[in-house]
This record gives sequence, structure tokens and C-alpha cells, in this order.
Amino acid sequence: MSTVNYSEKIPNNVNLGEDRTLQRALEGWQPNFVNWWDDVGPDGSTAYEVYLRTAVSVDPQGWAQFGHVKMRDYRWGIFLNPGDANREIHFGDHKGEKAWQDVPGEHRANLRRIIVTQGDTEPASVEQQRHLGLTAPSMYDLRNLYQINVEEGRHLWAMVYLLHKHFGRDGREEAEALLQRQSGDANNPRILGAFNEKTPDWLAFFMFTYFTDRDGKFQLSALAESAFDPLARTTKFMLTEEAHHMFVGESGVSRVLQRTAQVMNELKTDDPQKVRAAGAIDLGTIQRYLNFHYSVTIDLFGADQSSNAAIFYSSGLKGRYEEGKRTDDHVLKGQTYKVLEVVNGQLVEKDVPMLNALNEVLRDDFIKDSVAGVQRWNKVLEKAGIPTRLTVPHKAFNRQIGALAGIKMSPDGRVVNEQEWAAKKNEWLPTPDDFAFVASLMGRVVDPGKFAGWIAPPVMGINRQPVDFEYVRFG
Ligand code: BYC
Ligand code: FE
Ligand code: FE
Repeated sequence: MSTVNYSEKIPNNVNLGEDRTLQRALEGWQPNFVNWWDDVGPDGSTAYEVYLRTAVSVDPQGWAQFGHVKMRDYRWGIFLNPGDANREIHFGDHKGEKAWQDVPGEHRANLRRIIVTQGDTEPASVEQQRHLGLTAPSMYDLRNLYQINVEEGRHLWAMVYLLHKHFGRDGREEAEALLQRQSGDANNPRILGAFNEKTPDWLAFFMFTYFTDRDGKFQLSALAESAFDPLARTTKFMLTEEAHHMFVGESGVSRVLQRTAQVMNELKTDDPQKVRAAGAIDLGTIQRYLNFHYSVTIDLFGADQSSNAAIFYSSGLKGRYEEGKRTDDHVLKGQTYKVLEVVNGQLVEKDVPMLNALNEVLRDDFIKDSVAGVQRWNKVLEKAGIPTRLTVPHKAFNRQIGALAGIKMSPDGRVVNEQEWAAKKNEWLPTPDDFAFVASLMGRVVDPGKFAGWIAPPVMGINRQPVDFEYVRFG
């Protein structure tokens, strides 16, 4: 008999205490997870007690319990949103049939692949962010970084639960492989491009959590529609945590802009060198970081035409964003969608079968949502009387995936030749000099209520605590 109290050690609503097979699988995996966390998780954080929210159940009282905990003792839980026994599949060829509680044999390979791809991003982001704690601009920001890290860890658990519970031996092998691939590793990299990029500094971190965690929002929303009910329910619960990740990015960039605008007004200058000399990040650098993170993130939606996407949708594995709110037939056969391609050096729109364009549909939904937040950033500049505005680059700018890969495009949407690209690249994407400058600002500021000079304090603390609350106790 096992003596472990599973609901205490691993908070869950999946009846883990009664499920010996699942217990055995998780008992094999969990020590490797802890080793992974120690090896490539948040650098130097083991002894800290951090004011974290922990999910101990899915109801409103239980999903956000705040208190100081050691990161190592964080209780990574396994939660599915409450089920609906009568839930029906509401899109694709199986529309109107009952949602699946088990994996149908014919969709097993595709479902496993989707779950593995989703699962792979979660530990990747923790690896990408592992050094940031050493240069936090405040204790408040350090706490937010760690909150995101433990929750991405929990999202990995969520996908590993599905692999262990529903995919038998190959699921267990995939769960191991999720701990073996490593962000940026030349021999065994993470699956998707953005998750092998560096997150070298806190401006990159805020852009990543604004844009790339938002890919998480859209992909998870599409999976929350899945006919495979356990996937739908687990991704729905993951979405409750994603909001905070995007908030950290949006408010982080806002605070950087606020500080930059203040310095520009004090010095009455828009000269980037003077702004930099005063210890703030010039708007040009912020725009170049934005261009990079936006373009790398929209690549995550895959090729603009994809037979995988058509199969995932028609077989009910992955829906569209807010599938239930759409008023079409939810089958989409015979419908078309506009995608871009280059003909004779010019971008042209062309109609293609909608089912094959569903990656593009989701990318366009993401783009709308991203632009809204950039407009909120511009309000900060507007309020401060600064005329410069941030913009998202053209969809075809700096793309590596799909029909637009390899085309040289200016951020404002002109096809450019190699010479112009080479001449202007340093105005459009972060340069080694930009990275070196931003790195030079990154010093560790962790006294409660103190903030680095390149970022304004937040308006409010976490969970109604004051901004100068002791969010992290260094043991
Ligand atoms: N980089 O037919 P295509 C998150 C591959 S973020 C490298 O378009 P498909 C989070 C593709 O795999 C959310 N490779 O593919 C955020 C395929 O390879 P194979 C993550 C790429 O399947 C922050 C080939 O190119 N979740 O949660 O239609 C922090 C052909 O492409 C890329 C998901 O992505 C790329 N960018 O679409 C923490 C959901 N793009 O098979 C966490 C699950 C494509 O030919 N994934 N390729 O070798 C999916 O739904 C799909 O796999 C994709 C790709 C939408 C990603
Ligand atoms: Fe996540
Ligand atoms: Fe996230």
C-alpha cells in the first residue's frame, strides 16, 4: 500500500488517490521533473519563500490561494474544469456526437502530437527565463516571474497527466522526452521556433509574456473546444492562469514606456542617446524588440495553409478561437479564406479553402487581440505628450514559417530587396548594441518597494498587497 496522501502532495480533481496506474506513472516521472527544475529552472531560487498563488481546486475559492511558499515545495496540481456529461462535439465531421472521454484509435497519433507540442512549450519557457531572477528590477517583478515559472511548470504537469492517463507506454515516453529536449539546444531543441530563442533581459521577458503567452491563450482556447473532453477541460483551466502572464507583459511594457516618457519630458529630448544616457530605454529599441517578438510569435501559428490544420478541425481535435460564438456551420467545407502570397515581387491576396487556412484564421484572431494592447501602450505615450507611437509590423515581416518565409519585407509592408534589407535591418530588429545597452541596465533591485531606474512602479501590488510588500523572503 502506498502511504502517500496524493491529494495533499499533488492537489488534483482527477481522482489520483484511486488510480494506481496513474500514480505509478507519475511517481516515475516526478523525480525527473524535480531534477529538471533544479538543473534548468529558476536560477538560485531554491531557498526563497515566494508569495505565490497555488491552485488547490478549480472553484473560485480554491484556484488562487496566496501565501509564501518555497518554490521547490510548490504543489503542482492536476486539474480539469468541471465536466458536463452531456457535452456534444460542436464542430467538424463529428458535430452533434457525444464528446469523447477516451482517445479514439484513429485520432491517437494526432492528439498525442498536439498534446506533446503544447506540453513542450511550457518547460521551454521556464528554461528561457531561468536567468532573469538574477537581474530583477524589483521584488514585485521577481515574484511575478516566479509565479509564471511555477504555473508553466503546472501546465507541463497538465499535459503529462493527459499523456500518462490516455496514451499508455508511448505517452510515458513522450512525457520523459518533454524533460529532455532543451530550449536552444543544438542537438535536442524544443519543437517550435520561438521557444528556442533567448529571453536575455526583462524587456524581452515582458514582450514574450505579452506576445508569446498570448499565443498560449489562442492555442489553448482552440484546444478548449476539443472533442477529446479531458483536453478541453484541462486547457480551460490553464486559461485562467494565462491572464496573469499576459498582464505581466502588458503592464511591464507600459511601465517601461511610462519611465521612458518621463525621462524624455524631463530632458525635453527624443534623442535616443540622451534617453539612454539617463538610464531609460529609448523608444526605438522598444519598437525593435516589439518587431522581433511579434514576428517570431506569429510564426507559432504554423503555415498559412496546412492540411494538418484541416484534419485537426474536421476530426474535432482542435476548434477555432471562440468556436461556440461563431454563427457559421462549424464544418466549413466549401468555404474560403484569404491568405497572402508573393507574386512577381508583390504581395497578393488569394482565396484558399478555409479548412486549410485555419492556422491563418487563428493567427488573424491573435493579431487583432495583440494590436488592442499596443494601442493601450500608445495611450501611455499620448498621455505624456510624446508624439511617437508603437505599431505592430506587417504580418509578412521577418517570417520563417509558411508562404511568407524568406521574403524580405519592411515592417510597414513593402517587399524590399536584399540591399535595402541589409541596410535597414538594424532599424527594424534589435541589434547587438541594443541588447548590450539593455543588458547594461539589468541590475538586481530587490529591496521591497524599490525599482530599477528604467521602469516605473506598478499602480497596485499583487492580491491587494501593497507595492512594497515583502513578496520574496530570501532564506
Ligand atoms: N517553429 O502544417 P504546419 C504556449 C512545423 S504557446 C518550428 O503549419 P501545423 C506558451 C510543424 O510542427 C501555445 N516548427 O503545422 C506560451 C510541422 O512540422 P512537421 C503552444 C514549426 O501542425 C508561452 C511543419 O512545420 N501550443 O502555450 O498545422 C509560455 C508544418 O507546419 C512552427 C500549440 O502550438 C514553428 N513556429 O501547425 C509558455 C498548440 N510552426 O510535423 C507556453 C499545439 C509549424 O512537418 N500545436 N512548424 O515536422 C499545434 O496546434 C500545431 O502543431 C501548430 C503547427 C499550430 C504549432
Ligand atoms: Fe502555459
Ligand atoms: Fe503562460
